[in-house]
Amino acid sequence: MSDKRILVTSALPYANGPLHLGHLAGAYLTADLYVRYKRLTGADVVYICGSDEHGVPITIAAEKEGVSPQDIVDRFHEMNKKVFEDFGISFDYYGRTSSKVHHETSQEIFLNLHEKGFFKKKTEHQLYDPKADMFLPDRYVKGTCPNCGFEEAYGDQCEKCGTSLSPTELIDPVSALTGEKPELKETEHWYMPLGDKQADLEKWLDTRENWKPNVMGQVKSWLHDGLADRAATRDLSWGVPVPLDEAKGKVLYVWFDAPIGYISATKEWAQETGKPDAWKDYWQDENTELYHFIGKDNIVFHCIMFPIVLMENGGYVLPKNVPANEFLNLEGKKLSTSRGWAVWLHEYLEDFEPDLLRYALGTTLPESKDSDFSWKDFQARVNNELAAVLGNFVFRALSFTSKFADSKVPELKDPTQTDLDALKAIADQKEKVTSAYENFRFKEAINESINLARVGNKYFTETEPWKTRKDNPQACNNSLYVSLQICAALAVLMEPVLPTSMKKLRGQLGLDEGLTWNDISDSMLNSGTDINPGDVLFTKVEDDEIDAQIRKLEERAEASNPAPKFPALKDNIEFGDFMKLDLRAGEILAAEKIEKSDKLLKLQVNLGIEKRTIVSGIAKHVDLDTLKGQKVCVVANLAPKKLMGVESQGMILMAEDSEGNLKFAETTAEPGSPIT
Ligand code: B3M
Ligand code: ZN
Repeated sequence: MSDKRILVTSALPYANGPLHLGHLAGAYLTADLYVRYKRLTGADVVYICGSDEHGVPITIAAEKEGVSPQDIVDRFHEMNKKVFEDFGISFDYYGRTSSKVHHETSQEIFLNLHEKGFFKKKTEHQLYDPKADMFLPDRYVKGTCPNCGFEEAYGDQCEKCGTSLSPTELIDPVSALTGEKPELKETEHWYMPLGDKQADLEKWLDTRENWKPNVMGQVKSWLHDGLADRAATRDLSWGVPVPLDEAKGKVLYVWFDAPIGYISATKEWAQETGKPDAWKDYWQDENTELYHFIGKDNIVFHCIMFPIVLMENGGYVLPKNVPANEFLNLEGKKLSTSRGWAVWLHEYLEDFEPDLLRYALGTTLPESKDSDFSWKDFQARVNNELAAVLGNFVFRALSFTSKFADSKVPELKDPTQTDLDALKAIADQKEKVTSAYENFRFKEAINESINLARVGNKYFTETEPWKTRKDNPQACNNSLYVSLQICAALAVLMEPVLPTSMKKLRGQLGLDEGLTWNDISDSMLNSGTDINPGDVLFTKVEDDEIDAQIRKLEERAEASNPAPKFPALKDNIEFGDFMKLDLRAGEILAAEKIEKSDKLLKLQVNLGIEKRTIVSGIAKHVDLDTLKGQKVCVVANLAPKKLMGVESQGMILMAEDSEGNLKFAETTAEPGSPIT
């Protein structure tokens, strides 16, 4: 047992929808790798997570479906908890921020800070929807983006051009709830004066070691710009009520209460394990190492805001490291749930084993920069690495032993240098993998783990036990002994990334369930031990399985974003602008083709008061012989223009249907009638 206690947290996912690949790659797989590795080393680790059940993302999801926020969080809490379990994400406790313990814990911390005089109370004006009788969160205000003119921009961001906005910047803002024009109304909020605490925070950050450059870089850039005050309260009905009489109807800002969820969930874990005070060992004992695993969009909250809150409150452990990941792209494009560009974890499980994705994702993690997941790469990882290297090596060693060595680990006698080198690779790889895990370099840890199987495969091929079996049985026995020791080491070394398959392998090798990281060595199996070879550990993924996944992705993306049938409406014009147009009913008297043009027709049109020559680009859309007598609408006061040498004195109105065909805008009125 190491003397340090370790507390690991993964970001609490919003319980407003199912989980996808990006979630797994961001905050969960890496934390689980770390936790499983640490547990194997015998460390005292507690791994905490849970559902984030407050905030506007939840109320928006409820609004969309026309159900209550409680319905939404109940559904997705259960669903997400199950999917994590199915993927082997080994939380010690998965809580939820709607729990009583959480409400009490976050209110207690808020009150404590309030009594210490931490908050600044500010009166401000905020957009208010008079019809819905509520202040509007930024996301609930819609309007035209001042940057790109997109008419459906949200009050916090324009999804078209990506600019982040504040709701008062929108042109013609309306409430997304009622369509009503919002008014500015006075309200009061309790602000965290983060700027005042910047110096303290910087001092603490200076004592942090070994942080990833992408994380510290982002933190430094926030600090460089200077920290602004941030409201810890919101005018909303869903959330943890602010525990002050003067703040009736207000709730805590979701980012104030959510990280406190780590503490509340640890309390609940302690209760559940029958040691209700045990949470204090992990949160209030300075010997504890706290690690937050998150995605990069959560860095400011975990490295700036939450540490300031805990520091001000006093008595809590601050994170030793925050190994945040960058973003994962999918097939070269940004993941987007609203655009249907995502792989849902529960759907993945209908088709493949969890270990395969743990491995494929683990070797492409966005550790220091954004990375890309593609199904073809998934297939290559499974087929060329899991099946061809690890699975194949294990299968060769085990099946050979069962056929030619009576299913027992043989003896090692008079080993050659080749045998000894292969055995030594176990310690070498173990050292590399250990150092990679200790430094949060998970891709490297996984690659160096499977490299041991590469060594094994090469060794097996080189020593050719199928040949030595006949003329040098001891050499054959040595080959098998060494190969089986490598298999045993792999069973532990690869357990963090492949928990299910490595459990199987342990069984096949008859390895003790209790074997730990410290037991990884070149003599994990005694000679004479029975082995029980079973099925191959990994089967290849076929091309058609991968094609089906890619098709599914594309079909869903298409269904989420059908190409619009008709162009978007144009901007409004004033009535006066419309009145400038002189539209008239007309009738085509004669039509002929314009030479050298396959588009243009020269039309004679009776406008009642006079005859006009009009050139119209409709040749491909109409039958020349049927045009005489056709009733049309004409823009009569369009300035004349020469087309292919003919002066056109007006324009005939046509409608373009959804297939791009032009049809006459007809009228039954007598030629000359003004159209108004
Ligand atoms: N629910 C945001 C997110 O899912 C938020 C994390 C909370 S961690 C305390 O990105
Ligand atoms: Zn925009």
